[in-house]
Amino acid sequence: MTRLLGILNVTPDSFSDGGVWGDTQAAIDRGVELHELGADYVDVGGESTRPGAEPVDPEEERRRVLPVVAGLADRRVPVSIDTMHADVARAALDVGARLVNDVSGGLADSAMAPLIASAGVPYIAMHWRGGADAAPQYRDVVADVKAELKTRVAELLIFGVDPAKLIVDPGLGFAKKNVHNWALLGHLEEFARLGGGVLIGASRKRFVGKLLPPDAPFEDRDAPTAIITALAARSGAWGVRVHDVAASRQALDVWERWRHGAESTREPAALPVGATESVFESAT
Ligand code: PMM
Repeated sequence: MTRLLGILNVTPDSFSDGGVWGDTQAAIDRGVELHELGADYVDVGGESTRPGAEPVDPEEERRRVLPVVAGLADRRVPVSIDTMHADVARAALDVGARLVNDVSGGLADSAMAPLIASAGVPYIAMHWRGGADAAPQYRDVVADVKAELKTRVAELLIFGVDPAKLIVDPGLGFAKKNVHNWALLGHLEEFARLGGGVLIGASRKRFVGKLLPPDAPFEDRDAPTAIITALAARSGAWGVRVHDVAASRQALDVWERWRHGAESTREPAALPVGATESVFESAT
């Protein structure tokens, strides 16, 4: 079944949740809530990747995320750490994170690939062209992104990263125009074959907002996001990264019933807090 990563940005400047969860205890409580709503992982990030955002010093990033990761791990909530920095990833793994989500796919920090190889944890490698402000120029966006991810995967494997634990991500909204994002979504199946599965992060992104009136609030992007979740699941996605976990959980439950009938589906949020599920047992 497609996994849900619930977004928990602990940044003062996150573009879509306004940094509401900046306070440590509030962030931990919110992470527990995301898990109870059906997030298989709570994806904790301390550096905003929105266009124009200031890079964050890894020391400051660690200060933001570690207490939250540790607090969630204490509550037995599975945590993924969203970082480009190997030091931050290592420290987060040390206090209980179980997965590393890297929007640079290892390109931002040469220490990341060896760390992932030695830690043996699942790793999400996103397609990246040097940040959210990089040029969105492609000859054929599907072929180009696929080729660049394939190169990335090959380089990661040389370091000893386990191919079965390597999830690729086409990087929606990162150096991508509106048309590019939809073209990538329309060819999602092709990306799953590059590694152990494919994850997408469409939630509340600008291209989703373009479906709505220009002044619509961010929350209005949650309904189209949940529909994308259902379609991604139908395309065999390993996972989706979303803000509104409850809506995407429902989308996945609908898809499971559609596919298997009512009897064979797990009940919503049936995984109790702290339950562990092998992340890769049904990667395909
Ligand atoms: N997008 C953002 C942050 N992290 N991680 C992955 N794997 N894929 C994404 O598309 C992705 C990500 C930016 O979105 P946010 O600021 O709403 O968290």
